[in-house]
Amino acid sequence: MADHIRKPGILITGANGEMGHGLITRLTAEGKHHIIALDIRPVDASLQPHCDATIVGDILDQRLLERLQSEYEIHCVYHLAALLSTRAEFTPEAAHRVNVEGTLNLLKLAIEQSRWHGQVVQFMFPSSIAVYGLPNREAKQIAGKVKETEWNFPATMYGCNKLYCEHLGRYYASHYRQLAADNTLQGGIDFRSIRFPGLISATTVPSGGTSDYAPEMLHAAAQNKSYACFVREDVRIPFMAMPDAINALLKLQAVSREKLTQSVYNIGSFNPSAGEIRDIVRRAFPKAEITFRPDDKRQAIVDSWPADVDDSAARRDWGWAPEYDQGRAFGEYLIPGIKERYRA
Ligand code: AKB
Repeated sequence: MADHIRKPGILITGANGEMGHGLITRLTAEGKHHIIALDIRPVDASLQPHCDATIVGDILDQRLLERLQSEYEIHCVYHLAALLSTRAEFTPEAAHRVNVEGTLNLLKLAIEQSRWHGQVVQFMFPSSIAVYGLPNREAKQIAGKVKETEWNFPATMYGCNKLYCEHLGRYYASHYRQLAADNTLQGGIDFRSIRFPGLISATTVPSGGTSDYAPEMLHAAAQNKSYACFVREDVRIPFMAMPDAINALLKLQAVSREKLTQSVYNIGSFNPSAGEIRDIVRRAFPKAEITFRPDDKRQAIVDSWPADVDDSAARRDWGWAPEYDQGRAFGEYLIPGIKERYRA
C-alpha cells in the first residue's frame, strides 16, 4: 500500500490514563496534531477534539494492530498503557500479558512501520521506580539516591515487566534479528525510556498504583472525605507533579540521539515522606481527616522502592531539570488545581 494513503500520526496507547490526559493536552497546546489515541475504554470526551482518531481496543488484539498498520503511518509511539503495581499483583499473569506482550506487540508494530515508511520510529516508554527492589528498610536508607544500574531486583510483577520491557526496547532498537542476512530492520526504532517516580496530577486521580496514597490524600481532602493512608508516616519515595512528567517525556523525545548515552533514565523532583504530605495537605485543607492505617503488604512494596533517585545522567545528556520542586508543585500547581477541580 502506498504510504500517501495512510494517515500520518503519533500513536498514544493508554490515552485515557493520567499521563495520556496530560500528554494529549500538552501536544495539542504545542500545535502537534495527528494524534491517534488508543485505549481499552472510550477516550474521554474532553480529549476527543484533540485527536485525529480515537480507537477503543486492546493492545493484545492482533486484528486491531493490523488495522493500525494498514491505516496509519506512525512516526512516534508513546506507549503508556500498563497495569500498575498494585493492580498487577492481583492478576500477575494478566499484567504480564498487558505489560510485556502488549509492549512486544507495539515494538513489532513500530519496526514494521519503519520498514514501510523508511524512517526511524521513536518509541517513548514510561518505566518506573518499581524496577528497583531494595531488600529491606535498612538497605533503602543506606542506598540513598539510586543509579539506573543499581538494585534492579523488582519485587512486583509490574516492576519485573517494566525492567524487562526496557531491555526489550533496547534489543529492538539495536539487536533485532541480528543474525538475519537482511538486517535492514536494525535501527528501525529509537527507544527512549524514563523511570518515573510516583506522579501526582491536579486534574486526574490514579488507579491501581502503590504510590497512589499521595494523590488520594490530596483529592480526598479537597472533597472533604476522610482518608486512611495505607503506608507508614515515615515512608519516603520520589514523587513528581504531572506537568514535569510530561515535560520530561517531550524533552527526551526532542533531543537528538547523539546526545543520549543510555536508553533508560531516572528523573527526580522531590521526595516527601507520607507524613510530610499529610502536613502539606492539612495546611491547605485544615479540616482534612487523615489517618495512617498501614497495609503491611502494600507497605512492603513501597519499602522496596528507593527513597530517591540519581538523575545526573538525564541532567547531563538532555538537560533534565524539574520546574516544580516540592513547594511549587503543591503551592502553585496541586493545591490550587485541586481546589478548582472540586469547587462546588
Ligand atoms: C505505581 O504505583 O504502580 C506507579 C509507579 C510508581 O510506577 N505509580
